[in-house]
Amino acid sequence: MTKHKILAKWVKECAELCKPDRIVWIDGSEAEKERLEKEAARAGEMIKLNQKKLPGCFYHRTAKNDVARTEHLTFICTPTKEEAGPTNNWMPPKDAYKKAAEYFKGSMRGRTMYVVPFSMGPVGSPFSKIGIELTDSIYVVLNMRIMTRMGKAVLSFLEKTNGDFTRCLHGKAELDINKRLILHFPQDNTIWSVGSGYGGNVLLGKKCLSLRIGSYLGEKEGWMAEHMLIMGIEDPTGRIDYIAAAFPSACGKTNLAMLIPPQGIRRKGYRIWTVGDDIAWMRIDTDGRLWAVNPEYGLFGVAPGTNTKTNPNLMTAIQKNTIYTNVLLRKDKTVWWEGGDGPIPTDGWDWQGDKWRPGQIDENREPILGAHPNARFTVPIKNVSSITNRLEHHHGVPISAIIFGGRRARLAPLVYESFNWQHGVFVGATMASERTAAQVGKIGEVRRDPMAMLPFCGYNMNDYFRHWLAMGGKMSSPPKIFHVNWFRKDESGHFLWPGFGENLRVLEWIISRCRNEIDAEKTPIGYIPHENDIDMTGLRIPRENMHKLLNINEKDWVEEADSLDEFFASFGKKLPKELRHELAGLKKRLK
Ligand code: OXD
Ligand code: MN
Repeated sequence: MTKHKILAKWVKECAELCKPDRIVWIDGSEAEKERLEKEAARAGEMIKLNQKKLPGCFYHRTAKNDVARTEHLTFICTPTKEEAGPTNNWMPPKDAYKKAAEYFKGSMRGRTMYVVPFSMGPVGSPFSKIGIELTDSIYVVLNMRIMTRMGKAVLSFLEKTNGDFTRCLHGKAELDINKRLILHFPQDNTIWSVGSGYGGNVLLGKKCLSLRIGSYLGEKEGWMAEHMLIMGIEDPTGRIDYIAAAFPSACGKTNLAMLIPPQGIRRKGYRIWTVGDDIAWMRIDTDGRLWAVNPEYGLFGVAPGTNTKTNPNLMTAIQKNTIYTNVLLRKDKTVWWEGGDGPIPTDGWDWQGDKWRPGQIDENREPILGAHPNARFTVPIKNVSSITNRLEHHHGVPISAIIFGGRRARLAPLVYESFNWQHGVFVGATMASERTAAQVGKIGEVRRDPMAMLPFCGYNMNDYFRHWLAMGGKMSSPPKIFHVNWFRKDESGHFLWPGFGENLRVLEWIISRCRNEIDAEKTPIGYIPHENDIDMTGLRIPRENMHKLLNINEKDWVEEADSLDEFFASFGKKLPKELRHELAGLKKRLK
């Protein structure tokens, strides 16, 4: 129980609605963890993996229809539709509470309701926000234990300060997609999630609190909640520059955040420090610079495609104390996924729990996958050997550069720098990615995803753009804003840039620009590197590739600028005039 009267009352109300048999307050202790793991294993909710090979690791399968975030069932429930804006699903709060209450009603009979106090950000930091998640899923409790700072210390802090907290109610209910809702009530500081067991829908500290509610609070309180990785690049003199970068899904945020310096430039002695791989909370500090913390405490990464080549740091990190979800389970209770390490196993159980052998095909003659393409692992961030020593620092790290990026086969150059903050906001607001085979829809089709926040902005995106613009004016030294594209292809469809660790070569240029150490070439879209300013030592790609990678095809850019008229029109009259002004400027420069 708790001395915090508002919290006690809210827990009681939720229990009256959901009718659990028991209420358990989570303290975050090791003994409690072991108890819950045993209970989950007994109930079949989790499987204990081979403890010799994967100590502390567990396995979980979600329901078959519950394997990814369900954006069409995710709502921003503000009093008016206008507050949710043109890009969000909206439901009036009264209707939303009523509809979800029907699904929650009595749904925890025979189950336990766990009360999980958690902090996004170091407990007590000026950045941090406290949430309480009520859930009937042990899987959620154990994941929250990895993804957040949680337990007794958080509750004590909340009681001591008698502070506010985000009310997060989660129930599996029937795990029925037709009775699933992910609801955000920004004005009530409340999140309700019902009918799902998939991480992105149910680990409510992550997308729901840290991005949707966080972005709303950020605008009110003068800070920023962004879908960005944070990493530090230490040069041989020991100076560290931190960058924050936003990319849509499937563009390699997690891999970039913990890259290993490539062989060719290893002699330069750079070291990479991982601060976060998904979310950045950023504030202006007394020095007039933008400082960032990663509010999370773990990584919820995509397994398929992760291997010792694409991300050696991560492969080492996930060998212990990791929860695997929807990957292939081998006979020896180890795990595997498509695009993972080692030979393809000869058999096992697939993510749906069926016996699996390589080469099997389904009724549509498609291969049956061992792991779901969105199979995940949840791993403590401290397992990553490149973890920053400033994780618990209350003021975070100072950001030198903000980087936006997307997957563009021909348009965007490898890297360019915006002319100034306002132009950089335009670059972020218009960023886009081409669909890959992993997404439903026409391959190559361009999907615009402003600041990679389209599914995560908890209020009107026009006001979000306005907030970005205003933040620039409040900083005496704002970060420089860049755009990168690791995915440019040549005429025959081959990638021009090797990516992965080699991306450090581009980051090196970005940092030199931030330090005003080198000049650059001015083009209609921004500043690009002089060809020789990207260090290509030891990189065995034709020199002319750099020329192609930095080429700006004005005809393509004119088309791009024209397509932005339609995109901007979709935001209506509230779109900040500064963005229209930037578009007009781009068109003029292209003429
Ligand atoms: C995402 C994630 O969906 O980080 O963006 O899981
Ligand atoms: Mn993400």
